[in-house]
Amino acid sequence: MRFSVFGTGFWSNYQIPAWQELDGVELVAVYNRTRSRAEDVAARFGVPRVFDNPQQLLDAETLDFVDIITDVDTHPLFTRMAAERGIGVICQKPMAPSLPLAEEMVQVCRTAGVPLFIHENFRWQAPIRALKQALDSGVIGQPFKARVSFCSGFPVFDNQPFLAELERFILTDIGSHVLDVCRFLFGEARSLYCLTRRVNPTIQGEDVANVFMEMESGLHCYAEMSYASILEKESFPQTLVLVEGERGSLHLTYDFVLKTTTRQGTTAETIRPVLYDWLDPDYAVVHSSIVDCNRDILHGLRGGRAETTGEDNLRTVRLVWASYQSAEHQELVRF
Ligand code: 89V
Repeated sequence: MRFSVFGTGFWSNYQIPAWQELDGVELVAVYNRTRSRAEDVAARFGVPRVFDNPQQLLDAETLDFVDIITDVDTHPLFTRMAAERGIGVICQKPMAPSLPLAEEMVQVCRTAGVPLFIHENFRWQAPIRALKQALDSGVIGQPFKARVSFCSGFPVFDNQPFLAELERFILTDIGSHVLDVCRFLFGEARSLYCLTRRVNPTIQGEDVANVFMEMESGLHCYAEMSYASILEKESFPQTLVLVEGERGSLHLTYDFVLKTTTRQGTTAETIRPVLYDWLDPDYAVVHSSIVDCNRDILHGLRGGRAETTGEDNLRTVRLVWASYQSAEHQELVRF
């Protein structure tokens, strides 16, 4: 399948080599508004053509899909441009700058009859998949409560300075991932309450969010996220999860250790991510999951069933915006 990458910023340095791990795909052109950055990336990864005008790229190339890795504000526009030409779309999270725009993206692709996938990779992290498998095995019985944590003091703004400028930060950036992991593990939410705050005075948006959900299964799910946490052990970029069930508990803890506790005792296994030579060790478990996420999306593009479709991700986007609504009005949001 022939494809093009739109956006050659920080994330493209991992997204592109992750594609190169898979057979049957060919990156034929990259677009970036600043041409020199696109040229650098194209040279590094052997991409034959470079454009600084997206229309010209779409006119010149025959593509099966585009992979949009630009800032969130341009996602709806580039999605529409590709969809109107009958080209499939993959887009980074968060899908769009607002819920109505995300809904519009899904509608635009549906009307055009092209597939839309959101690159939601956290649920593809090897330790999270192992946790899901353990849950589904029934070893802890029916789960009744869970804590999903992403709390860090990592200087995330060094590599991604635009994050400091976002008026709505942690719920859109990490919340998109963490709330999607909650859905992946525990299903849909019935209601939600959220509190947010900003601790770091040098950024625009909130850097702490605590979301409390009742899931349709009845499970109580506490999703906590913070970029202001100075803790004994820094865990970036790991998502740590504790699930309690009627017969025991599962604890995905530091350094990819999954502990299973029942009345018979505790066992532990370590589920390490594949350490590709192109990944940044500071982001290992996240970068590694890009390959598995891309593989699943490719399966979807070939007509199979993929997990992170636009329609599916809309449910995650709804949780993000319901969290802001709850925090703003100090109200419980029911779905
Ligand atoms: O995947 C992401 O959303 C990145 C990072 C891992 C730093 O949170 O922004």
